[in-house]
Amino acid sequence: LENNLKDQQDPDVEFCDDMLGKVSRSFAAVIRQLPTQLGIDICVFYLALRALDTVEDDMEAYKGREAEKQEELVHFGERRLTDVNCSIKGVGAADERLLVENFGRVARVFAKLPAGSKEVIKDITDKMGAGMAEYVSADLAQGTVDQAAYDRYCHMVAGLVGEGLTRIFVTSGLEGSELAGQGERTWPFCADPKKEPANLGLANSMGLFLQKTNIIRDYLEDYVDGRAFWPQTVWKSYACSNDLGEFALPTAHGAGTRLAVKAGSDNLAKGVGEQALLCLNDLVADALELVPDSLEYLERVKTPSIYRFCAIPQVMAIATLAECFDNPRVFTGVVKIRKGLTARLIVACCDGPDAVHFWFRSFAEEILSSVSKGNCVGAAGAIGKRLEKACQ
Ligand code: PS7
Ligand code: MN
Ligand code: MN
Ligand code: MN
Ligand code: MN
Ligand code: MN
Repeated sequence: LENNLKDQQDPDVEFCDDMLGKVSRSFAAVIRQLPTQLGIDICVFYLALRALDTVEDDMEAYKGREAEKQEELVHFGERRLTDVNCSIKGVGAADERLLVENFGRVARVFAKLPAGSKEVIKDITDKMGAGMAEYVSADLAQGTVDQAAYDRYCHMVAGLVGEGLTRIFVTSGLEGSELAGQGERTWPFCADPKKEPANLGLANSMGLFLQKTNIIRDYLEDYVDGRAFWPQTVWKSYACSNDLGEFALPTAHGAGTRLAVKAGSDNLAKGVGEQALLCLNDLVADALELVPDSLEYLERVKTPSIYRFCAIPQVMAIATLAECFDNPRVFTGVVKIRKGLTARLIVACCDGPDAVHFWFRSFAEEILSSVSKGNCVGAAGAIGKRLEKACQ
């Protein structure tokens, strides 16, 4: 994949391209291969949201000053994105700290973007900031309250990104307005069904699929950080205590639970209980239910570089889900897809829709065969049925 953001002469654009490479492992390449102007717009969009997320994620800088954090999130678009001298000090770590300290340079590029993109980036930054602020006061130590709170959080931090990206593709003239859809379906987050194209619902699902996969994979990291997202109504139906952390404990389940000893898992993972895996597989089924929307969205994308930008993260997500499915290592460490597979998946997305469908099918079948052979936890019950349905 090429980098169309390189050698743009403008030192602030160069700064944005450098920062993008530093703060994003997964999005830098797919953003850089876009046509130059669209790539700059989406690079700025990415960095604005990355900066907002740096504020959201910092649990130290705002300790005991949660109201200030909410204030920063809610007014980020108004006060930071439009301030060409902006510098936020003492927030975040490493490269993200550098990004917010020099955020004025992003604001300078933002100021020069096409009006259509500016309006969308500002609007989504405002909405996401307000959404994140809602969850600052929520105690997330034990996850989100229920399925609705889980879906709403994912909408705020990822569904909105999908909506914004779609609107930018359309205003840039590279995609037609049918990508945003016109009133074909209603969905829960539509503020005004008469004004909002209802099929932004598909774009919302694209974001939700990435975010739910991230939340499933990051179980341990998020739990340890004291900001968990697994919905309580789901995990409490499997746990035997009121602590989400019990899934990570080797001895949490005594009599009556079969230890899930999987070939190739490390010693620690051998102690992960069956209940933990039931819960995991339940959430994987929930995430997989977004796949039909995701495929429908991808079918509507016409521009090859935008197709690659959209498809690569989705294919990586279903690969990650297949890897996490029924995998005790989710509870003891970080599950990653192998380097070689990652490279093959990127090549497939460059080949086009047929290769992308092949891989979606291949990961779905991998899960399905495990269910039908009965060699995953929950195969015979309701979870097995949901997985079968989602994988058809
Ligand atoms: C503007 C490309 C393509 C229709 C920073 C891309 C964090 C999963 O756990 O970094 O913080 O490390 O692994 C991206 C839909 C958003 C949703 C959201 C903005 C796809 C701030 C990605 C990315 C819509 C809130 C990064 C949602 O994961 O997370 C641009 C279509 C940022 C997309 C966050 C998560 C993204 C995320 P972590 P990651
Ligand atoms: Mn990340
Ligand atoms: Mn965050
Ligand atoms: Mn984050
Ligand atoms: Mn995460
Ligand atoms: Mn993270």
